[in-house]
Amino acid sequence: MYSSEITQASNFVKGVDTTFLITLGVSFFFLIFLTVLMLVFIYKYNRKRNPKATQIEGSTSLEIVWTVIPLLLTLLMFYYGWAAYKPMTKAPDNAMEITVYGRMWNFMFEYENGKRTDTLYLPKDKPVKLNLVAMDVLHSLYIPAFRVKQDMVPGKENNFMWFEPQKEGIFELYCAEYCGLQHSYMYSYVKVIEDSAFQSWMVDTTQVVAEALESPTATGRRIMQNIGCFACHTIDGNKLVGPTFKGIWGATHTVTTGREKREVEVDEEYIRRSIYDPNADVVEGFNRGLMLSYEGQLSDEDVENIIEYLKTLN
Ligand code: HEC
Ligand SMILES: [Cu+2]
Repeated sequence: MYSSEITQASNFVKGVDTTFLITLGVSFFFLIFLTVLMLVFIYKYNRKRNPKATQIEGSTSLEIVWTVIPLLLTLLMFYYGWAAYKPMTKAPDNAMEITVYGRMWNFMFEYENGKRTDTLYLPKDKPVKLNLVAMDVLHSLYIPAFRVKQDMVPGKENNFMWFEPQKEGIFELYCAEYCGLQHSYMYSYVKVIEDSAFQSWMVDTTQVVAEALESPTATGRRIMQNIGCFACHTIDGNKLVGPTFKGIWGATHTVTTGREKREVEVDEEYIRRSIYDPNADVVEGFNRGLMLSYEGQLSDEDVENIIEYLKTLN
């Protein structure tokens, strides 16, 4: 069988691959069978061999044969598909839960102890349940090696996927639902490691300590990188989806507030409002509604650090 030991990266690989191969096999058989049959008929019943048309009446037994056989084949394909899909819809109670936030345009993974990462670390041979939260538009979490893909629908309750990684290694993970300009940025990795290594990674606070020792500027930059601000903003003067941050501090920008155009000086207050309520002041030349509020995602302290970083870009 195709799904050898080596390719079993998750508990769902076998079921999905078996369904796929059966469906492919049936389709391939009929492609060949029908093509050959067509050629035979073209040869056998062409006009030269049969100058006078023969009137053919129906055949009940033929009708039954070509109804029953395809019916059984489709039921077979359905059965394998159903058997592979059913277990995906219910996560085991002992599954470790991780919340996945998808937004334009990055993924963030949050563990039960509050640890946040942009790479998904998982223990081998332990079931995990990923609770999917779409912050803005439709995204879809896809991990090809595990044969799992699930749409992330804004506002949908109980939006999840689960699986059990069964092989150590690094696997691709990406968004499979076109979600705008920088959709291809929603690309990351799953790192599957031994359970013991995972447990020490989970409680490892060296990262936290190192982060505490960073300067506010470095922290601000790291937060912005992790949460994906640079998908829409540059620091080199180029315009992307949003304005560049180059020279932003203290500059005077023309914004639309409500229906009114006005000039504002970029200060702490303005930046804080831009992050928590982006559509309150819309920068001239850019579209309303593209940047969404980071309320609840970024704390006041995070925003302070971001402001410190933005100050250095002059
Ligand atoms: C999906 C794209 C997108 C993402 C992601 C995004 N922004 Fe924006 N941002 C925009 C757009 C578009 C504007 C201009 C329209 C407006 O003001 O709402 C803007 C405006 C701003 C402004 C005002 C800029 C100026 O020149 O006056 C600030 C400050 C800002 N964003 C900060 C951030 C921060 C910090 C993050 C990450 C936490 C972020 N943005 C993430 C699209 C984005
Ligand atoms: Cu997406």
